[in-house]
Amino acid sequence: MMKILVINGPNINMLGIREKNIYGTETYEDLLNYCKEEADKLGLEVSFFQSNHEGALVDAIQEAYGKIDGIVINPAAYTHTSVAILDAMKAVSVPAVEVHISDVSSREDFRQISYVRQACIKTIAGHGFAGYKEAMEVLKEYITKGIL
Ligand code: CA2
Repeated sequence: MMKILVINGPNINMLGIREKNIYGTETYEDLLNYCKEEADKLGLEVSFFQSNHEGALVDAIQEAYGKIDGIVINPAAYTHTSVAILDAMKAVSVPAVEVHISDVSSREDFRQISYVRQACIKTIAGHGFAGYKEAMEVLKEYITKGIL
C-alpha cells in the first residue's frame, strides 16, 4: 500500500481554538480523523506528524527518505520563512503537495512567499480540510501514473 505522510507545522495543533473565521471550527484531531477516512477511501496508508519546531519538521522530512511514497505538507508559518524545510524536501525528493487551509493569496504580503513550493508538485490553498484530501488524490495519481 502506498504510504503518505501528512506533515503540519506550528500552531496547526491549535485549530478550532481561535481564529475560527480563518481556519474554521474543527480541531487538529478532527483533521487527522478526516485525513484517515479519506486515505482509507483512496486505499492509502497515512501517518501524521505535527511540530511547532523547525528542526523537528526537518528531522521528520529526512526520516521519510526511503520509507514514504508521498508527503502532504502544511508548513504553516514556516512556509514563508524556512529555507531549511525547503532544503530537506529537496534532499529527500519524495513527491510532495503543499497545502494551506486558508487562501494565503488573499492574505498579508508576508504570506505571499512560499519557500517549500519549489519542492512540491502542486500547491492547494483555501480549500479548508478538503485540500488535504485533494493533495492525497494528486499524489496517488502522480505516483501511480505519473500524471499531475
Ligand atoms: O492556511 C494555512 O494552512 C496556513 O499554513 C496556516 C498557518 C499560517 O501561518 C499560514 O500563513 C497559512 C497558521 C497555522 C494555524 O494558526 C492558528 C492560529 C490561531 C489559532 C489557531 C491556529
